[in-house]
Amino acid sequence: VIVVLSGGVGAARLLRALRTELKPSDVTAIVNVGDDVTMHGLVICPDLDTITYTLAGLNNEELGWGIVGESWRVMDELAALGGDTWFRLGDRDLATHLFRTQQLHAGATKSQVTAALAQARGISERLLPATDDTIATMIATVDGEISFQEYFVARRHDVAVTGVRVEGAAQSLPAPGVLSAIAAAQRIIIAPSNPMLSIDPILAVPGVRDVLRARRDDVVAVSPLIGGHALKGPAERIMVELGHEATAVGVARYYRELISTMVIDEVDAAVAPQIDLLGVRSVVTTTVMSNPEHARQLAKEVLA
Ligand code: FO1
Repeated sequence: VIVVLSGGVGAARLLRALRTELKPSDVTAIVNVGDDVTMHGLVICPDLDTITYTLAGLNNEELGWGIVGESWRVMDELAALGGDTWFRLGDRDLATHLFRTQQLHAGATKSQVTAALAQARGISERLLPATDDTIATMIATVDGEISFQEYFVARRHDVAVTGVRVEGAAQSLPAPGVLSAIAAAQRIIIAPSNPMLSIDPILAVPGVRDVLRARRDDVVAVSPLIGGHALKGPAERIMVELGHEATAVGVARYYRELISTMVIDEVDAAVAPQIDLLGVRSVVTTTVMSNPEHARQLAKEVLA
């Protein structure tokens, strides 16, 4: 089994790409839940949903989140009532949040609901939330501390960040199967997700970092930065603001105690020797997954 530590879009694309090389049932994704938020009483898990929709072929490529062919009648009606609509929940997407929230209220765990949603969508990969407990990535900014979605959506990640913490992580337990999946995996891949916003909240769950460190020889990260830029989101800006070098080398340095190999993009080939000097073996390939052939190429490299 191959384990993939996963954030949102980048991870979802990598998981989809792995299908060209592996049986879906041989893949376990351990997914960030620090972005999870309760809106209108509904529990929303953006990264789990982005992965589920992408693997089900339902993702909205235009938005980068939510379901394809979405309509917004509920949001329009809510706006007319003067309700909160800054976090937009499409009509189709709402069904997921209704289903999840109802099941959670009935006593199911987040892992159980995730498995039920994956099965309902015909997905054979195993999707595990990092924890079944409630954790929340909190962003310290020059304007004070705000929740992840306030930072990401309401503020459009356009405010200087001074720190990140994961509320509730220290008291959380890894979801069933998380530690054993990492311990037993043939290989562990850190997806091209935001190291500080998407991967750190997984590592903050007690036990995860230690078990990963013990598997360092089998851990491969895919750089989320290509030529110093993220394809989506604020990874580059956050790394700079938190005092790191916003390059593939900076990412390798950030992960060095956990990974033995890092896959970097062809445009970063010149910095490969600097990564090797950190004690991390670099592998150069195309990492953009912009077409099926490139995606397959990346999948081959992370498994090679
Ligand atoms: N991102 C936005 O930029 N605006 C939104 O209104 C928005 C709503 C939304 C609803 C459900 C969902 O699963 C994701 C949603 N996202 C939205 C994306 C999401 O907040 C972020 O992309 C991820 O949390 C980052 O990993």
